[in-house]
Amino acid sequence: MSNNISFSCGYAAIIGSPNAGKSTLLNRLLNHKLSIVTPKPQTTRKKITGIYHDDRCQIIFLDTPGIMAPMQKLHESMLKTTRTTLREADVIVAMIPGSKKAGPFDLGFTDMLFAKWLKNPAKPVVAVLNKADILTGEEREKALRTIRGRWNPEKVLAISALLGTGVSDLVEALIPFLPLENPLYPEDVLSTAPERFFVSEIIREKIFLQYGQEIPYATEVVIDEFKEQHRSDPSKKDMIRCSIIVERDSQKQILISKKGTALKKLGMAARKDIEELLDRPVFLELFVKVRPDWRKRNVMLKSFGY
Ligand SMILES: Nc1nc2c(ncn2[C@@H]2O[C@H](COP(=O)(O)OP(=O)(O)OP(=O)(O)O)[C@@H](O)[C@H]2O)c(=O)[nH]1
Ligand SMILES: [Mg+2]
Repeated sequence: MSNNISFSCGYAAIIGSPNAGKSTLLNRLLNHKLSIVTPKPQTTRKKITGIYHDDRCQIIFLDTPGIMAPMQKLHESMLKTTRTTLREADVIVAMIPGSKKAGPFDLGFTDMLFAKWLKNPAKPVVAVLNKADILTGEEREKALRTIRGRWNPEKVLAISALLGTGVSDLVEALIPFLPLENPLYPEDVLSTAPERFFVSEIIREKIFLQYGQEIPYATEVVIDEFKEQHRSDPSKKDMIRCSIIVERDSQKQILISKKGTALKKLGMAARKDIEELLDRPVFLELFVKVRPDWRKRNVMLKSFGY
């Protein structure tokens, strides 16, 4: 593969509004569930690196937190991640979600995305209209025309990250903007982040899916201990101990619930996915801890990797 003269390699940042489908696209490209996906906005909080490989190219995709108006320090840190990721990229995938509610897509947000974030971009921009599966052909064409006419990106295409429609066309569209002639990573490498990061993300995803209102947003997950016991003795399960951080005692009570059934349910759902990811059985222990106002406190945020 690396001897192929026409091989291309480079970095592509996926940016867009919260809930646009950025993480769904990353997973679809990799054919692997790497980045967590939920119906709630602001699911992704950190940069997720996913490496796409085929015979002609290697694309290091960078999934980013959705762009929003920051309400607190955590948001500012998430936006900073998106901003620095843009600097790393050779090409930018600007994702615009198709929507029935706001017409073919949210023009207000798209305007902001292009005006503020992609103003005089130093990098080529490929605009992607996602969720094309929920639009009629007419709506899709109208949205594509508007994006093309108004913001003039290098390329514009409609995809469905959920169904996979148009995703190979997107790869094709990105290849001309990849600067390197050799792959940076071996073919079996899917990400640069360690297993424990993805374990904490799976737990966060289950929290987003299981709890309502402010709970998912007030929660952070920290891996306290990851004992890879299977390495020394394959008959032994790995031991993973995690802290679930919340802001208030009342949130802790909701997370655990009266007889601990909610936390147990959470643990079971998370363990199932963790075992699938690691391809081996694990013990998972969850503890809930209160850290008042962690989303507003620099020291706390820093200790959680923000
Ligand atoms: N119908 C449809 N739904 C989609 C598509 N892509 C994503 N979704 C759904 O949109 C929701 C948000 O998807 P995510 O991939 O988490 O979105 P995101 O842009 O990563 O969101 P944040 O991490 O919050 O910024 C999920 O419920 C997805 O299933 C698509 O192509 N079609
Ligand atoms: Mg996401």
